[in-house]
Amino acid sequence: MDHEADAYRTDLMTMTRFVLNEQSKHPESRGDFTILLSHIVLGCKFVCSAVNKAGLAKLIGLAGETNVQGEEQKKLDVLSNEVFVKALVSSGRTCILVSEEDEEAIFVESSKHGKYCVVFDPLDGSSNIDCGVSIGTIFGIYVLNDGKEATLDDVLQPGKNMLAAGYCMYGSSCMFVLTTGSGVHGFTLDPSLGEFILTHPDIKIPKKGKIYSVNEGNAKNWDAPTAKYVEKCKFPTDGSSPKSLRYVGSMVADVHRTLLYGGIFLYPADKKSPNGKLRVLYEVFPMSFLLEQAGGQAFTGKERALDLVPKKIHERSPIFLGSYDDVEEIKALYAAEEKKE
Ligand code: AFP
Repeated sequence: MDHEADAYRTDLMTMTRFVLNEQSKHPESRGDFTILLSHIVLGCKFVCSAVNKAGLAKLIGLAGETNVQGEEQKKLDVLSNEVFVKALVSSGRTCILVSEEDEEAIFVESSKHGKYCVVFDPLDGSSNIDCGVSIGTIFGIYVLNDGKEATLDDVLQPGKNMLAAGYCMYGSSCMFVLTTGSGVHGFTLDPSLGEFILTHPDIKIPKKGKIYSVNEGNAKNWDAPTAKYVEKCKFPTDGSSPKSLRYVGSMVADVHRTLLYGGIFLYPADKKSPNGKLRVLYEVFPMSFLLEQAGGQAFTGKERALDLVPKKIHERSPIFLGSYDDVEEIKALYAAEEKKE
């Protein structure tokens, strides 16, 4: 009998227990982060349940539609945003919220004020909702210095200053992947318990992968290094096998696969979108933080992604992230291009 495996089945490490264990390593900690995280987890459980029954509950479709009772139907991403904003504000631990769904940052009223700034995309990959393909929530957390009045500058910080980041993937199972700066840990929702259980401790991305992930429909507008890199994936000149292409079109799903199987995810700049498509604060930074913590790399085409300093809350950036060696290759192609100029 495999006693170690059995221990995993009977000694359940819930996310709350895991975070409390981590908290106990910091005697000065008052449990604020644990409380904040439990509110994020609540939002994810709600969205997971809503996504699972989206077709049945008629959550699919456009906001502004009415159901047979004449009640207004909310599109799933609008609903998810409302749930997260309310959960985060009611935690009493946040001061600024930046959501993909809201043009302006939300400054939390003083009676519910806390020290954390949360940037998030409540439902990323929304074009995949209506066909039941995996989608997810992405978040990053910054912390204010003690006693400081919150301003927008507190979220316009480089990603390397994030305290924690993670995502929840609503897929064939619901998985929550978290980093607080000491490794990456994956938890799977046990729907019968309503608890996220640690199933993937200390995730490490393979040093090199066999998969590349990109929207090749944009190829005609790519710059030379991206085009060269993808060509090398398909027609390697070093005797290795060509890489496989996988692309879901939901960043959470594509990054999750990259994290577990290795390889590279690219959303490059192109002639039509010189800054790429993905948003710095709540897509690029959290995923880059996770990938670095798992032993991979994240690069913008110019610099380490986590060194970027955003000037606007909804700023975009090109991104190449994944296995260490695969990202090294694209970095070398950009460096060679720069030398030519
Ligand atoms: P949607 O939320 O509009 O579906 O966009 C999803 C996303 O922001 C990200 O999750 C994907 O990686 C990326 O866009 C896909 O973009 P393309 O459809 O241009 O490939």
